[in-house]
Amino acid sequence: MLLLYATDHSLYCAKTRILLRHKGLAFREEPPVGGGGSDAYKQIVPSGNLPALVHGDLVLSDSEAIAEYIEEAFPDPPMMPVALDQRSKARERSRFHDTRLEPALRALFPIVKAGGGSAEDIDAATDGVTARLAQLARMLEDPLAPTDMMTLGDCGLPVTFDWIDAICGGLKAPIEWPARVTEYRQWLDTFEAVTTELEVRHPIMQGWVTSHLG
Ligand SMILES: N[C@@H](CCC(=O)N[C@@H](CS)C(=O)NCC(=O)O)C(=O)O
Repeated sequence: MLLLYATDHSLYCAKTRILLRHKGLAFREEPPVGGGGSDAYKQIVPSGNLPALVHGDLVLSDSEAIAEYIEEAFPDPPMMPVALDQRSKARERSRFHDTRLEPALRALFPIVKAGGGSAEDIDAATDGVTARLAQLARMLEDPLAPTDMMTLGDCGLPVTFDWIDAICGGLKAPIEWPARVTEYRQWLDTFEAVTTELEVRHPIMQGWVTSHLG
């Protein structure tokens, strides 16, 4: 059986759980041995990254590397389009999530951990998220963007969207969601792998935000 090293709060771990569930794969989940960043965990996973997957002799970290491995090792149901240009667009969406939208969200975490921040700091951070959501809306309008099947490129987004709502709600700094992104989000929520993850993750996110912001 597949083993997933993961933690409750990590959205990259949530991304990988959505992938594994959508593939219908059984997996066992464990927290990192000795805690995140521990030497004991790095003995198993040299990068110390979460998530990490163990499949037989293979120990693999990084959610993108894991996703591509799973797609190749377990091709059914497919989570990449057939057409080359659409496949490239699925990868683009995934990288956009990991390297653009998620870092914009991550900029809000220190503000929450500090129990709040100045109006300027909050505005700057939420403007960053809003700008990325507007870019995502335009990317979704691209006729080559895959929108008729859940792909590897979609798995990271649902939990990131939920984190944005939880944090911006807690900071009382509402985000303007582009209509196209809202529609995309609603479509993602029709997949059981997504709803199962959100049901578990939502109270954890909300609890973390409330523990800092009240
Ligand atoms: N690009 C990585 C990012 C994952 C990531 O940032 N994971 C965090 C937890 S959310 C982590 O492993 N932090 C500990 C570390 O980097 O040593 C991926 O997609 O897996």
